[in-house]
Amino acid sequence: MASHEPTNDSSATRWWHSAVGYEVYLRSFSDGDGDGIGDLAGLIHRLDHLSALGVDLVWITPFYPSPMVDFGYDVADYTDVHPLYGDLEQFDQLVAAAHQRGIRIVADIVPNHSSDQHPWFVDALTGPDAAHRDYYIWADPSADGGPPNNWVSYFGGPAWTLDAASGQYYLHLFLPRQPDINWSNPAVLDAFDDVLRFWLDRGIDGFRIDVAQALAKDRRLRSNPEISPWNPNGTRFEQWDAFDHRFDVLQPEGPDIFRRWHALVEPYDALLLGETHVTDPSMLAELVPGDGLHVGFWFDPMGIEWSADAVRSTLRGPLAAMSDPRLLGWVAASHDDVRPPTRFGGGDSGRTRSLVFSTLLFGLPGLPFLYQGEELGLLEGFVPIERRADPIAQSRDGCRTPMPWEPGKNFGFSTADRTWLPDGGRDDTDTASWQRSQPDSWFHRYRALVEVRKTEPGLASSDFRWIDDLDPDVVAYQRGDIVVVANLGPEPFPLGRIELGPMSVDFASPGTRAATMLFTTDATGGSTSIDPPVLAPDSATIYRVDPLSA
Ligand code: TEU
Repeated sequence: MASHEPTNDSSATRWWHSAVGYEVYLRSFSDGDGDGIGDLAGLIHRLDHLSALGVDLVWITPFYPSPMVDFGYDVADYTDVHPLYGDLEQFDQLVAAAHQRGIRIVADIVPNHSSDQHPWFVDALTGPDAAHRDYYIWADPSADGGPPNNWVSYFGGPAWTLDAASGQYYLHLFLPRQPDINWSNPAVLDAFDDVLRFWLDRGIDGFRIDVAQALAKDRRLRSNPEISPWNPNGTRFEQWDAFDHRFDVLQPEGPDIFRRWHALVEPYDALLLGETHVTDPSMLAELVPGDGLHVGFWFDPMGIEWSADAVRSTLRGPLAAMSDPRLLGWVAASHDDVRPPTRFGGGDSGRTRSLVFSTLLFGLPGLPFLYQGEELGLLEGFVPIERRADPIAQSRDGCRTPMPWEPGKNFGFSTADRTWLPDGGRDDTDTASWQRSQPDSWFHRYRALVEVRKTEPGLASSDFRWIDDLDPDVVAYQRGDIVVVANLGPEPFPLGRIELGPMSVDFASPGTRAATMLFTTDATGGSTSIDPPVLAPDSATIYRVDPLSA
């Protein structure tokens, strides 16, 4: 893809500053070879859907050789393609086909841990003198013979597994079959430099970095302070939250790894996008200071309730904390979390709320993302217990059911008789083809939102301010000449006079200063377009105010 002049000037405009991202969960996107599992050929076949939606950056979940214990997040070879998904040649075809459409491809890299089948770990297991022993994190048992410290896995249970042959434990912040890699070993840094270069030289446009908060660990492997008694039978979240994670994640050496990667990827003009799971905006600011990761995801929105206060605080916190708001990646959905229309109450009401939330995200500085199916308003898929595939107890299968493409067998996802996960209980109106034929479908509303984001010069402006005090149920902000207003309350909200920095706009007397409605979540325009405008409950509107200068 034609690249801009690479630069180290942190204030410069980079291609991702005006981009809209899209996550493809490859196994469930589109099956090209009829084995019931999504693959690269299927993705190539569906690129036109992504062009029609207007996204310009596609992050693809891991496609590497893997025993698939965690569906590819357990990598056995960082520089090849799993035969289930295709081969390197098809990968090259994908990059070329995407670039032809002006879409950039971002690969998911999983550096915190490998599969236990990775040749490094297979070698490490042969004993303490193995060449790759120090590629992983080993420790002797504690005095009582148990694990070396009290760290727990993100998936629940202790983060240590005993290797009986050597009498040492190895660390795994995820499954026992996902041993953590030792990032304090310089050989590991060199090895991953080669991995990054391998894909960059094949034309990749960036990397989404899995578990970016956790690569560096405390060198002394100190136990974490316990906040509340650890209950090994609690949910994985309860177990994790029992500790103050002072020593296992967010170590001060972490950003140095990404500074090194930053220098490596800059000549390629490639993006480093961190999966940065943190609980506090200040932690995100430390992990993404600007000279390492280019963008870090803020995941707090995945857990909020539907209220103006919750929405306000999840958006305002990170914007206030980051040294540059363009370092923020905005997501409402992912392959790990319950789909937002379901979280926000289900049905069309939940779908509407999800679009209202996305509308707020899409006007903000930072890089907004959609997760496959979000543009179709998909609810969480239903997966009967006997069809569950996720290895962890709080199953993530419901957000991973296959994309519904068109009415008919498997909703067009696959020609196989049995797909790896069931269809989730979709109907014809959920499908991409049906929605593309209906002008007021969810697809067309998301498409319109993407278009506004990409085409309105005001939404590239660094001039951003919150508009406070309109109403406790209303969340609003101004960016350049754009005003975004969302009503999250149960009552209609009539728009009146709004102070915009030194200027003001009075929606109640349009004659005084004109405002053009660019987008509304209300498909019909209905209550949002009457004069004077009234924001319906659970709706959001984007206006351009003209002119803003005196
Ligand atoms: O997820 C990392 C991670 O921290 C999440 O599991 C997190 O605990 C959860 O989303 C909180 O809701 C990444 C991948 O996205 C996930 O699919 C993998 O299973 C995991 O890493 C291990 O590689």
